[in-house]
Amino acid sequence: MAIQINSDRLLRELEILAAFSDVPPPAVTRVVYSDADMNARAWFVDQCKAVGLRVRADAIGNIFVRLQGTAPDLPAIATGSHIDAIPFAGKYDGTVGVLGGLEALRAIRESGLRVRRSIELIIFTAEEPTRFGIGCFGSRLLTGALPVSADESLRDSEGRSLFELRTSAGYQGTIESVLLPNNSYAGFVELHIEQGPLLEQEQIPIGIVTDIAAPAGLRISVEGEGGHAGAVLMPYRKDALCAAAEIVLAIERSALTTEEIDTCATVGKCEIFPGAVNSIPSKVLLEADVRDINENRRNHVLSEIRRACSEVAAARGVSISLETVNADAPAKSSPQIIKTVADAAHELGLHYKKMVSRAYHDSLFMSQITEICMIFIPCKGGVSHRPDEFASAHDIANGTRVLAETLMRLAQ
Ligand code: HGY
Ligand code: MN
Ligand code: MN
Repeated sequence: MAIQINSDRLLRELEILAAFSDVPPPAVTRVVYSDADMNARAWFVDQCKAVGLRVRADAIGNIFVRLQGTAPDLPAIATGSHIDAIPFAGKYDGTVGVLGGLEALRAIRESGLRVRRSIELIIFTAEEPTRFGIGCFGSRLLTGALPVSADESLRDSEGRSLFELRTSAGYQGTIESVLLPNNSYAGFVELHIEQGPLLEQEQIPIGIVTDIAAPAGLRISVEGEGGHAGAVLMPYRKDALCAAAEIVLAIERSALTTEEIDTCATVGKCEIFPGAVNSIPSKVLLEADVRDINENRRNHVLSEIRRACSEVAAARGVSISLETVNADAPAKSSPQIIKTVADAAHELGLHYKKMVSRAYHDSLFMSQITEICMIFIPCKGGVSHRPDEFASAHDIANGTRVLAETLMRLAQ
């Protein structure tokens, strides 16, 4: 018997959640521990408590919503995603997995069907790198992929530490208490928009993720010599921005020359000092994002970038330092859970496509402690991380039905 989800309720909640934002609609900005984020969390917790689901939060704000099974001591089945949003994002990235997960739990409970294993919905406290420059710090700390020293070492652009921000947001407790006990979960399934164009192009309603690309983050500091834009003649300059520009192009070239479509490299942040039109840039800070589903190929790109930095430093007489913020392993989905998702989609009469995730997700870190899989739904034009990000009510409902059916099967 198919579980009946209430898609009107789900769509209404997605609209309400989107309104918790620091920028006017249709954009959404909801950075971890901001007022918008904390208000959104409070609203979500109220929704869960209103239907009698058990809710708890850990010391960094990961939120756990549990549907108790008849064998509560068995490792639970988990689902979840994130509600934080990068500046000027859309309203579906992450939230479809969180509210779709809540809808799946409610629908399973309302179906009257008993589950043997408990099912736990997790809101990971932050999936986006906006606040601390590293993505997924919530799932990293949950799974031990980030040391507890992060409580002091993770600092935002105003120098505030994770400890300061989480405790002032009301999340007390030790950072050590965040690490999940072994065998907490028997499986993890995340519902998410594709953030790519394939499902829409091929008119397939469901994606089953087989691999998640591995991200690496670099911070590159270029120090030259500043000076007066008129007084320092060209032959005598050590212009940090011109050097940085060569590095940005070298980063792009290093991804293109692998000749594999799965390699991507982006410089998404560039800060120029002193930042005056009539002053030669003395220092530039770049942040680069390099990913691939093949870890060796990704690491080769990182070494190419290091080589380019030393060549530019020598040629231009500037000093360049390079910090690797993270260099994660890619993840593979569990063949068993892939089959369960495929069976669930088949049961619901939905075509599916096995595919790679080019975006990273909390599933990447959950794969370090349990079997995982992801369910994708189409998004319009493949657009994401933009205010015009869009997923249709029909596709969201389909994805939620497949998630509910999958969780039900895994929990038996
Ligand atoms: O960047 C990513 O892949 C994710 O959307 N944070
Ligand atoms: Mn995102
Ligand atoms: Mn996401």
